[in-house]
Amino acid sequence: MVKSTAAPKPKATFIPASYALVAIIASFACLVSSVYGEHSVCQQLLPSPDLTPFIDPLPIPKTIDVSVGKHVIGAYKITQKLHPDLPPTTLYAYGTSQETATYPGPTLEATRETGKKFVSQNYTYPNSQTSTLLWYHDHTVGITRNNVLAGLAGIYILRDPSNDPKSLPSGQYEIPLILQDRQFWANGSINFPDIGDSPTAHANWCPEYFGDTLLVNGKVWPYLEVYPAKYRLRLLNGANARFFNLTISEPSMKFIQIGTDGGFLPYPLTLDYLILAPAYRLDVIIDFSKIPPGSKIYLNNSAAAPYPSGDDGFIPRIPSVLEFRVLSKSPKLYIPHTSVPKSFVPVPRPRYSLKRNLRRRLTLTEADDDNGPLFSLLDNRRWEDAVTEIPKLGSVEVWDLINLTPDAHPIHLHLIHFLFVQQQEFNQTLYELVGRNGGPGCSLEHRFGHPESCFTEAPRGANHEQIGWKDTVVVYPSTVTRLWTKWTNREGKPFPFDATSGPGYVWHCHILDHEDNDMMRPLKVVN
Ligand SMILES: *[C@@H]1O[C@H](CO)[C@@H](O)[C@H](O)[C@H]1NC(C)=O
Ligand SMILES: *[C@@H]1O[C@H](CO)[C@@H](O)[C@H](O)[C@H]1NC(C)=O
Ligand SMILES: *[C@@H]1O[C@H](CO)[C@@H](O)[C@H](O)[C@H]1NC(C)=O
Ligand SMILES: *[C@@H]1O[C@H](CO)[C@@H](O)[C@H](O)[C@H]1NC(C)=O
Ligand SMILES: CC(=O)N[C@H]1CO[C@H](CO)[C@@H](O)[C@@H]1O
Ligand SMILES: [Cu+2]
Repeated sequence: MVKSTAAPKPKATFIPASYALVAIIASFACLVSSVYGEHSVCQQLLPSPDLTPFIDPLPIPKTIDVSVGKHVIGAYKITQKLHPDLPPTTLYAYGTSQETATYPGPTLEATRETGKKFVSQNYTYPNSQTSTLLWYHDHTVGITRNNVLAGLAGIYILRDPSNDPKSLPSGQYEIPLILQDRQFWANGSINFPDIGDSPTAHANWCPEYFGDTLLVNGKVWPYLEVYPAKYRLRLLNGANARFFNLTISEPSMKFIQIGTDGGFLPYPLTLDYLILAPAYRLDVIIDFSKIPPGSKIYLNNSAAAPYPSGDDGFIPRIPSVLEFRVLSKSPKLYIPHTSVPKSFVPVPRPRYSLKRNLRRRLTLTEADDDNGPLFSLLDNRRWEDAVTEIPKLGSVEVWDLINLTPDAHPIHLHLIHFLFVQQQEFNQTLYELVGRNGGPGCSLEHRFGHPESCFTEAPRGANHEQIGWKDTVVVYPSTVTRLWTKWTNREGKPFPFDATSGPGYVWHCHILDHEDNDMMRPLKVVN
């Protein structure tokens, strides 16, 4: 059962303050809803109350500059209005105090630090990596899905004034958009299932949480007033399990994607739709300058849940996200001239040799009961099992992720940015037939075209959402996705800290419900 617990105790930490760092303390049990009278069944939740969209303006989380000094951020139990027609919702929220804690948490913003030495202790963020949009959220083993759903997430913007293009929209023309779905009871509480999809096998396990109501920056279907100008949208999918396929209702408008998880793309991409998987970040320009004042433009979504197949469509889609209201430009308003550069930072070609570099072949699997999934695994191992991914500091490893489940999984590696190399679909039915030696009915080791090969196509390049330096990448069903990983910083230089010390790192699926049970594995870097 999901039990309510006492509010977490915010703790203070004291850390020497000669460099940029942030301490985030979040280690407590979950609170989403305490369900005693009314039960709530996995993926069959009662519909949320009808909430009229586009009533509230889009909130912009307060920014805290964490470039210098020490900052202590706690997690607090709060209530917050998420829609005028919804009673206040009890949440957990990040903030510097009980009074200032908000859902989502404050935006932490830092300037890239170059070359200074620092001591690693507590949670220390050296801010030495390439500028990009990051986020921070609770990561407690086993209950991340509950804690993030309860509100413990915020964005973290890292800037690099010496390298970031100056011509991009900024200030009020740069807008963070945190997308999250939730299901609500009439009393405003978040509706989280307390009865799983296979209650005979497990009392309350639910393999993915999907809500029927969309929140952006903590408000249900808000609107944003925009001037006829270019805007830079910093998008984060902070949902537990929902993917988005975002489109703009005005066909003449395009998305110009300039960045991804790992910062700027090599060059801008002009797109009709954006795939935003859980934990993906996208840096996108949209241009309202030719849109007549008074127009209403919608950011819509067409992705099925679960993604990509929708599993017979029994989980509701969420077709709209945000309304833009185009204002007229008053004669007094000065709109700075902004433009999108033709290119940004080149991304290297992933170089490797299957003879010289270590190749890991890692499966993504799902264990099913008669009624539904019981848990999912990486390489058929549990979280508690001994560490098997032990890259050598400085080495290049090729990771082949073999997805044997019907879902797309956004796989996230801690510590490094990596590059997508290729993906290749295979015939899973044939793979799962018993072959001559009692093994699979075909082989993933034979090239496409070989009589014993499982592959149904030649290796294929990245979808537009897999291009550039990534920390999370979608591995599609019945597909082998190859990643190039190098266990140094992006410039090939040593990390500015000892990555081999301490308990190590993790890699996991960023569908939070998968991560909790049990698609997460330890990762240890060694000398
Ligand atoms: C809200 O309603 C649900 C469903 O009846 C109930 O389980 C929950 O305890 C209520 N929340 C509060 C804060 O009263
Ligand atoms: C995203 O949505 C657009 C418009 O509905 C559609 O054309 C496109 O195929 C979708 N892409 C994916 C990968 O689902
Ligand atoms: C986009 O969202 C708006 C607002 O909800 C809706 O009126 C419109 O029909 C949607 N468009 C599509 C193509 O779904
Ligand atoms: C996959 O293999 C099965 C079993 O051999 C076969 O029936 C099916 O046609 C194959 N599908 C594709 C798309 O090749
Ligand atoms: C939990 C922990 O490691 N706390 C340490 C954080 O850093 C301060 C200052 O160096 C130490 O005194 C704490 O022990
Ligand atoms: Cu997953």
